[in-house]
Amino acid sequence: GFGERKAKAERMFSLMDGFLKNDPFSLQKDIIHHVEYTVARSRFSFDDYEAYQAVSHSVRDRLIERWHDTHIYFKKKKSKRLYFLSLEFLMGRSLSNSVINLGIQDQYTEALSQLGFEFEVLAEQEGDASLGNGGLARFSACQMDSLATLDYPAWGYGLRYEYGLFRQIIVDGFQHEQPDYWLNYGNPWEIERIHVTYEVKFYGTVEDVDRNGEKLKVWIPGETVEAVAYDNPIPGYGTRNTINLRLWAAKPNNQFDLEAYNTGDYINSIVNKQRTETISNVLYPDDRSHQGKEMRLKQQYFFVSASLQDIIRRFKEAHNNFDELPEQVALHLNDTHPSLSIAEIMRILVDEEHLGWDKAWNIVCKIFSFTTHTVVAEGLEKIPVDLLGSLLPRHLQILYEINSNFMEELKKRIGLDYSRLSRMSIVEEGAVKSIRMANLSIVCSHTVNGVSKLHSNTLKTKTFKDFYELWPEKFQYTTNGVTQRRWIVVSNPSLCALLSKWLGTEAWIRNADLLTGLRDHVDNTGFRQEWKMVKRLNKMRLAEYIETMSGLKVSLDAMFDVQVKRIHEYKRQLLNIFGIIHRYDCLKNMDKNDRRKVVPRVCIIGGKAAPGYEIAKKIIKLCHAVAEKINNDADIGDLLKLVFIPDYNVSVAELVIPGADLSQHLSTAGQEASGTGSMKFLMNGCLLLATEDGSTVEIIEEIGSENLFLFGAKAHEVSELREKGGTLKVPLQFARVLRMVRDGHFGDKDYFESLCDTVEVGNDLYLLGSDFGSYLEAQAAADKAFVEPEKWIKMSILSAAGSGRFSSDRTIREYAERTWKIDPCQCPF
Ligand code: GL2
Repeated sequence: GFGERKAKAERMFSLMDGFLKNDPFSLQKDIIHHVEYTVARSRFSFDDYEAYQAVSHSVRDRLIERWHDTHIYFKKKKSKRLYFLSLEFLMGRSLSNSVINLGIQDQYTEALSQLGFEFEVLAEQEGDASLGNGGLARFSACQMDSLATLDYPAWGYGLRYEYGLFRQIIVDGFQHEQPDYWLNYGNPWEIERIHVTYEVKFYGTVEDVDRNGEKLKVWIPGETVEAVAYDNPIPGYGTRNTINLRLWAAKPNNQFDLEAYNTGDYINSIVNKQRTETISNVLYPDDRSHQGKEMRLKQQYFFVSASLQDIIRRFKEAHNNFDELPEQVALHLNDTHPSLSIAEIMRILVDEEHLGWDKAWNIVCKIFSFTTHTVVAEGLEKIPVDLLGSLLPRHLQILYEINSNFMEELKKRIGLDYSRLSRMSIVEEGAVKSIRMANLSIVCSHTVNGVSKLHSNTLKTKTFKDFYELWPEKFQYTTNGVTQRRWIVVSNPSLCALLSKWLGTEAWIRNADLLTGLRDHVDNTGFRQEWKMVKRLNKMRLAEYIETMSGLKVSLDAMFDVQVKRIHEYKRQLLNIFGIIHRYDCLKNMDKNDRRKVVPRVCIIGGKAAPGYEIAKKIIKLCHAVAEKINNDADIGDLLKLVFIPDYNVSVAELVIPGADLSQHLSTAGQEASGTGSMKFLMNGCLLLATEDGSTVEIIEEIGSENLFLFGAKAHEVSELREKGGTLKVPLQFARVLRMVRDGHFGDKDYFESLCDTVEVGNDLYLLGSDFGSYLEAQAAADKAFVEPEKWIKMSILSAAGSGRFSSDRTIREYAERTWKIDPCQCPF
């Protein structure tokens, strides 16, 4: 009985000697314990990496205590839970973040220094967990941090890829991809749950079975794979709550293929089994389109099926029917990648739980919410029916049934408007008959979220216009955010100290709105002086990194001008490079006196190109070719430098962002759904040079257009300009820069030809030519502001002061209250 279990638990707990203690001496004992028993190195010799491992294991122990308590408490409180389903999480490193959120950084620093180690040096030993591509994936990670910090009863679910996002290395200016086998050196941050496993089935056939007069569909699968859970504790800041990110790995299942064994084909049958493990092997490196790849579909279903089995099992532990599912469970679709969940939960409720279609459908429509992270209709996911039908035959039937019911309902609402009906159908008839995952997600979700105000308007008026007219109440927007714990406290400790000092409190770490308090000090010379010092220090860190990485020495007096993000034509890194060529060209044609007035710049560009994206790869090569020329031109010296930072990832971002004076966000207006990089720069007091796109529109509302450098066509003008296409006027400077590249000024003339073609008049989809003039003006305005340091610092302070709205805490609170309808549930200390 209960009494007995409790007595046993108490006995166990007394053996534990209470919870772990966090004074420096106890930490030292635990670290040394892990050196001896976990890392198994001799007490007398362990290197920095081994010390990092031991330290991480001691932190992990502390995480586990809180993580256990949190889940026991959630269970006891029977609170409604959010399940955040995402195929990508870009977590980066965990050590610093964990000790900061646990509130024991000082104790660790002291404990380690007494052992002869420096905490920062050990933290540098950690590799990134890069289980995602770009903004979408890092946003998921920021949301997990906020969910934990704000005490929401939430779980994250994803895939444990053995190879994360590829490592980018540059050879001769060309991008090469190398596998990121991040688990090679062990991963202290995950907990392998060998007993938490589910079978996931694929292929096979569906049979109609008559069971006592009831007609049933029975799926007879052709392949079974086992999903094993790996749990990653996510600690909140300033709370005991530590939530779980559960990632699934594929393992061959135990049922032997007896036939193969008996016929003596032992080796081949093992090889076949191993193939099943490959499902969770590798993250797809394209950050936008995942069209029609079988393995990708397998990954999606594998993750969805394991997660839902887990969620339903947990629900059934406390309930004996499904009526309360919508009051207990919120399922969030992070983009369409997990949208097979809809078919899977219908299959579970109808085929396995025998709920009846209508009853199941009513429940399902109340539990899903959906966020879409893309703008262009071409970027929306479609799955060929043939592929889906062979891999998941029963799910295809379910999707057809959902669609035919939807079409019936729609006809009643809008009549026989066939073109509209066919646009809205979940099934696309065409050369390749496909399932439209976005339509499916919209039909089955109670809420469809955009990621910024502008994006949401585009969804309503263009991308999903038909659906908006049908269900206006479903459409919302929740502007993205980033966590100030990672993007200030972890990555910019000197700014963190300065903020707490002048705001007189550390409360901004949990409430970023307090950053507006900086406005009170903007005219204080002492404050400004310290602000300047912090920026200088961070520039120094970045300059050192640049030097070790590339051998290039850069001047700290120069403006550090940064553009870091995935390489995409719409993000217009090419506009930046053309601007740099123009600047170089001007410098070359200037006399000595004029040159003295020029603001020296260090231009920094970083980002990965999808391996199959030719034009993006050419942009990287051009960047290197231009850098080669400029950096070796003795005539130019410190006036202009161009650096490409290879392998841009979370930990590189932590170094680059605090060290930037200016950051560039150049997407053609209307193309960037949100953009979250700009928010990180803003928090760190970097000035933005940007188009009025995505989140920038809302940043302007917070800091005022006078505190950033805006340029370019606005979203509503873009389509008009595109229509004018070939007749657009392009400034002479643009034509001249293009000519220089075409003429081989930077070598590799032939190689760059197709790149140049993409921005030629009539072809220039992203409007580089027509925005170039206004881009140069914005750049000139930035130069002008930079030579008035007091003005620049003021703009910098006001940028950070207005960044509070872009905390993911605000994002999560909005989602929790409006979309998920979940309440905080704080585990007592
Ligand atoms: C993205 C959008 O492109 C980006 O603008 C947005 O900030 C993030 C997060 O909402 O999502 N969509 C997408 O597919 N990737 C993004 O970064 N990769």
